[in-house]
Amino acid sequence: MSLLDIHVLGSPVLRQETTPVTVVTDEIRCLIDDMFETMYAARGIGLAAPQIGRPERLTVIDITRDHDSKQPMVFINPEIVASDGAIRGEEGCLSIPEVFGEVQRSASVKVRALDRDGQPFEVEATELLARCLQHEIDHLHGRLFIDHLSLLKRKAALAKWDEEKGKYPDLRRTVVPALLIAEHHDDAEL
Ligand code: K1U
Ligand code: ZN
Repeated sequence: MSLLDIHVLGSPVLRQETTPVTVVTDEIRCLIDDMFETMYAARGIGLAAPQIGRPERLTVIDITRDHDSKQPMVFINPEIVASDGAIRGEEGCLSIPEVFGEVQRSASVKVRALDRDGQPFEVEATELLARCLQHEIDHLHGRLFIDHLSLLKRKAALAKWDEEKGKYPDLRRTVVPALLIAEHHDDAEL
């Protein structure tokens, strides 16, 4: 498995429509494994293919954030087939580091997708999973959470991003696993 670079705001791939996956090949399964590794290393709860510069319509999610009891979920060609209610909540994005905002989303969604074996399934989601699914499916259609903010809040978010973006001159961020940071820190203390 490999860690992949995550594209950040300004990279054109984040604004492109994705292409549906026609056959779930071993190459796609390998990409899925790399996306999980990258998402866990970045301490995210979701990652969509455009975020690592790929055009395929697929996303990986694990909202547990507890590395001892992982619940990895794969959604290939996901579609929201039903939704209900509305709820506001804070979101971040691995492609816009250090920027956060309150976004209104459907309170519950039903999503249809293919799994890593190409088999169709449906999931009904509420709370964080519903929010994460909507955030990731937005990525698959070139939309970002900042697009849902009011003009004033979007301006504030973009001003914050202006302060941050200098850290990413080539519009990518390389994820350093937390374990390596801890080891480096321990070495420095010796
Ligand atoms: O797609 C992404 O950029 C991943 C993103 C998913 C997401 C976070 C929050 C709400 C909806 C979708 C992240 O994982 S951001 C980092 C994160 O772990 C996090 C931030 C806020 C709340 C919960 C998790
Ligand atoms: Zn995101």
